[in-house]
Amino acid sequence: MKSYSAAAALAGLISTVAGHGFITSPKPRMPGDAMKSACGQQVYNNQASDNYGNVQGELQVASSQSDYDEAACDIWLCKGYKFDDNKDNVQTFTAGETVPFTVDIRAPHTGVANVSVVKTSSNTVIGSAFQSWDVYASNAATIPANQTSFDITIPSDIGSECSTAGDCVIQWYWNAASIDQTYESCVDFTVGGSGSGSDGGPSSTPSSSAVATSTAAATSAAATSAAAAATSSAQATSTSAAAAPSSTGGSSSTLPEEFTLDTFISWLEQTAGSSSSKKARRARVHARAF
Ligand SMILES: *[C@@H]1O[C@H](CO)[C@@H](O)[C@H](O)[C@H]1NC(C)=O
Ligand SMILES: *[C@@H]1O[C@H](CO)[C@@H](O)[C@H](O)[C@H]1NC(C)=O
Ligand SMILES: [Cu+2]
Repeated sequence: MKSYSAAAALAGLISTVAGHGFITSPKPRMPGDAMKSACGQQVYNNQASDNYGNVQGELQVASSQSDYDEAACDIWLCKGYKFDDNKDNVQTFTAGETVPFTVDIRAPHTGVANVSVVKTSSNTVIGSAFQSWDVYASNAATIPANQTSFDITIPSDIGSECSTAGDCVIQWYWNAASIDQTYESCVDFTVGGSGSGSDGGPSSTPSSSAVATSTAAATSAAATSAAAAATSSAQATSTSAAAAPSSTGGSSSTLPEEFTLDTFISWLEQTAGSSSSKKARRARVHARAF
C-alpha cells in the first residue's frame, strides 16, 4: 500500500472529490439559470462549482431538494444543463464537416464511452455513434490521446432534425459502471449547408461568443497526479476494512506525517465526527461530493 505525505493526500482527496471529465472544445453547454429553475438551487450549485462532476453526484444532491423537478431537469441529458442557458453558444456546422473535439479527463476510471448526436426532445440517439469505446479512461494505463482528442464528421442526413438550435446536441458520454459514475458533456449545434436538404435553415448563431468554458478550479499537475494515485489506491483498498487509528477515545487524534489513504479517511472520520463517517466512507470507495 502506498503512503502519502499530508499535502499530497489532501490534494489528492480534494481533487478526487472533484469530477473528472468534460468537453473543452467545441464550447460545451454550461449550467445557468434555466438549469437552476429546473434542477433546483443545490443541483445547480453542485455543477456550477464543478462542471466536471457526474450525474450520480447530482442525483445525490437532488434527492433531498424540493425544488428539483425531475421531468424538467431531465438530468440524464447533458446532466440537466439547458439550451436556454447556452443560446449564445451554438455551433454552426455543415454536412460533411470535420470537427475536432477535445475532452479533459482529470482522473481515470475504467468505463465505456461514446459520442453521438442526441435529439433533445426525446433524449434519443440519432444515427450511430461518432465514437464508441468499450474501454475508456482505463485506470490500468495512460489514457490514449485518441480518447481525449478526436475528430467527428457531421453526417449529411441530420439536417432536417438538427437545423434548429436546441433540437440536437453532440453528447460525450462516459460511464464508469464499477463506481457508478456517469459523465456527460454536450455541444449545441445546428447543421446547415449543402447536402443537408435543410428546409428551415439554421439560425446561424456565431460560435465565437464569449461564453466562458474555463474550469471551475485550476488543478495543479501535482494535485492531478496525486488524485490519480489516490483514486487507484482507494479502489485497490476499497474492500479492506479501514485501518487504524484505533478509536478508543475518539476525541482528538493527530495525523501522522506519512499515512495511507485509508488511515487518512479513518482519521477524518474520527476528527470530523460520526456524521461525516458515511460521507468519508463514500469518499473512500469513490469520492463524489462532500
Ligand atoms: C452510448 O453508451 C450508452 C451506455 O452504454 C448507451 O446507452 C448508448 O446507447 C450509447 N450510444 C450509442 C450511440 O451507442
Ligand atoms: C488509439 O490509440 C491507440 C494507441 O495509443 C491505438 O492502439 C488505437 O488503435 C487507437 N484507436 C483508434 C480508433 O485510432
Ligand atoms: Cu471518479
